Amino acid sequence: MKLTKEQFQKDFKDRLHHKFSIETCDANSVELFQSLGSLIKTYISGDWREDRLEQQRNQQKIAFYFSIEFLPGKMLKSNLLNLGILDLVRDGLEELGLDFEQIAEAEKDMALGNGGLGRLASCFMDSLASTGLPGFGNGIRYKYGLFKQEFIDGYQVELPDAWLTTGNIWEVRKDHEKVDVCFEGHVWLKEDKQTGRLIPVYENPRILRAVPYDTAMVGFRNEQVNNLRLWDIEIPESEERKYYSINERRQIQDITGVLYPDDSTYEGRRLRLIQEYFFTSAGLQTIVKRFKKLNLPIETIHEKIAVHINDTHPSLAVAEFMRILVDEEGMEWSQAWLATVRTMSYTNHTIMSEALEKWPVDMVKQLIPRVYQIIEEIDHRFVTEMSTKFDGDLVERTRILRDGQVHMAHLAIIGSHSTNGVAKIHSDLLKDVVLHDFYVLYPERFNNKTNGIALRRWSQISNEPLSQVLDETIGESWRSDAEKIELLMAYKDDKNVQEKLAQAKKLNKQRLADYIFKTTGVKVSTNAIFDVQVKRLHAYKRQQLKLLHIMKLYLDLKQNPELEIPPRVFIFGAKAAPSYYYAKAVIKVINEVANLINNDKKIQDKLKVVFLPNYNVSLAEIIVPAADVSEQISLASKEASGTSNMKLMLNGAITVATLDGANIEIKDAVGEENIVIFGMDKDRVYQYYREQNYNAYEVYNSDLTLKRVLNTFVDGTIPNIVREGQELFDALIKYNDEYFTLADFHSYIEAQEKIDLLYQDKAKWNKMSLINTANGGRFSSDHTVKRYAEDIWGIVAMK
Ligand code: GFP
Repeated sequence: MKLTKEQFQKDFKDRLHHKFSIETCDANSVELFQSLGSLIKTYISGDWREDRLEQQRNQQKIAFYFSIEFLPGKMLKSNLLNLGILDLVRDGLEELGLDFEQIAEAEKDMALGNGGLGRLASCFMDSLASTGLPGFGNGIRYKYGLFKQEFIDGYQVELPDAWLTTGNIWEVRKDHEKVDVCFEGHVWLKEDKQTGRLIPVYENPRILRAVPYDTAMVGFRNEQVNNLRLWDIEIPESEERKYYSINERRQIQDITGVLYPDDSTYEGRRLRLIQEYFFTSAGLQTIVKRFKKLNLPIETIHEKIAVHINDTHPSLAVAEFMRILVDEEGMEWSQAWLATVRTMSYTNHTIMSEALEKWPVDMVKQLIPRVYQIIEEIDHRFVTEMSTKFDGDLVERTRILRDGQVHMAHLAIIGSHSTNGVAKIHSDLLKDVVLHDFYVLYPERFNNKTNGIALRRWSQISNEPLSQVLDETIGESWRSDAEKIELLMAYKDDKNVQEKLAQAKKLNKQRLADYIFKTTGVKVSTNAIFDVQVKRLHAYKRQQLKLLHIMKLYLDLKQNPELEIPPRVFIFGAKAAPSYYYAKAVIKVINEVANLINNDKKIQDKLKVVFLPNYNVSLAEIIVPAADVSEQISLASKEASGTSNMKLMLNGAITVATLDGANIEIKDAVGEENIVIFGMDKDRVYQYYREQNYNAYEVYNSDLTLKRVLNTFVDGTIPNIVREGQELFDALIKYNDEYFTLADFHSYIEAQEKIDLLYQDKAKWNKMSLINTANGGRFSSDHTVKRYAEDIWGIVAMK
């Protein structure tokens, strides 16, 4: 956008006066941030409005991305960067005597997600706008983010993340677009005398109001502004009398209270289902309304609208869309079904069965009776049609209603034209194993779309020192075209460039070291290897394997304090789901290991362990640029893709990886000599599954080193972990090590010894690091969304 510094300064001061009636010198950083944010929103609003009108005028096909999670993090810098005024605003504010970084810091992370799933959704939002593609996010405006993690005595404590206390400057409430969503009651079908059609009649439904809050998704210097719509819940005036007590009203408000209500109770599960239907129904209702404004025949709706089901949570979209088309728009069933399948598409994000949701039939029937009737009809027609073509067992295994449950992934696959995985190996596993039955039914629907990351955030915003070196070395074209980073390959043997990159890394390490000291009091040296594992805490991601490595080094050093190893700082960032007790035990053990090692003088600072609390996007922006080593150590076949692996390699970290998820594509991109691969591959893992002959106890018992290391969990070496240490030990021994941690132990230790050697050869390390950065461009989510746009959604760029 065109703006002079002087104009900006004037606008900013005016905004502060209007909003708070104060002078810059009196304002605190929250007030300054809010004034700045609201000004930026005004700058954006013209394009935002114009783009919406243009989409309408051109009858542009739009992709609606339905996701229960969005994890944008902070938006100020990203908006400024994309508008092309980041430097101008920074300078302008500093000239006014204000500290830009401090103002930016005042923004609360929008943390409406858990991990990779939500972050991917936000990367896609950024990339859709930045590639000029008409995309529209649809989710829930949770009053509280995931949770604020603190450690007390090493235990994870979950505090509410009240991100809305000072308001959300970026959102706009769109009152005129509110819709009602219907739950409960009874539904029966009455024949319409004139048309002979069956019309649903609702008795005693509970009607709730969905109110949208829109946030602008600003494209990178292309004047494209898309929309992220998050729904909040209210009680419609007509229903007010039904809720006399504050408690009853509060229960309704709580529907959009938190992401992932505890699903260990029936009530918690029911609440999740309400959330899922609530935002799906609200989103689809407005989409159909919007389509109708185009005055086109309803059966062509798929030509103007694509609906994407991100993971199974919004799968009810299939049945809800059918309800709207059949009940409200009067379409024939078969015509409506055709339009639905052509409109919908689905991404699977995991092969873990726990994440392929199933809901008890009775719950669905009671909560959304009309939608349940429609699901029954879809299921019935599916069985009838498929039974003429396929073997009865296969049909039985793939139907939506089985064993008294509604299988959400089945609904999503049957009701859509595309099912994709998120990395090559994962998409193959879907076809060959996990969803093989469906692949037999619909081979043409299956495809791969390897994940990507919003490169601008993970380089230009979070890693300015690296960005400067890139500018100086290869020019600035990489800033708008990620793949141009590959130009850096021409300098792979240039010692001068390597050295500059190493200096940039050092600055980032210093920034992280300062942060670590500030938050934990632990002093770390930037000469040490910064070894990073940041991701959701889960047994398959194998934080426990990292722990075994740390304990082995600790024991080695205790035995031989003179042992020459390059010093290492192990840095963890992870949240454990509140009811996932094993994951919480891992956190406690890591924290106690940190206490033990960081305070043991004999270790002479050769090892440090830091678990940084409250891992979120903003913290990732500090950790990722500083990493030397990226830990991607899931059991092969289990990590669908991973995206921290991409961010870390782009930032020059060397990956220690199993052949899992997108690690394989990273290996192909950088070459085998620039990544350190270890452990079993997926075929070996599946061989164990077939032969059922994995015996963790035998592995443990026949290996003295491993035994010695593992025993530290239960023999008192690590203080204060009696219960948790036992829990980890039992998971590995008593319950036979579900994720083959012990089987990969030695290979992992060897990989780490290789890292030690490589790190000591500075020239070699720096070259490897450069090659990783140079090949990071191909993991840009700009590229990924273009593939979705062409192959799945059929949308074209506006700009
Ligand atoms: C999940 C999968 C990851 C995948 C992301 C995005 O992330 O492998 O990269 O979804 O597709 F596990 P988490 O929610 O587990 O972090």
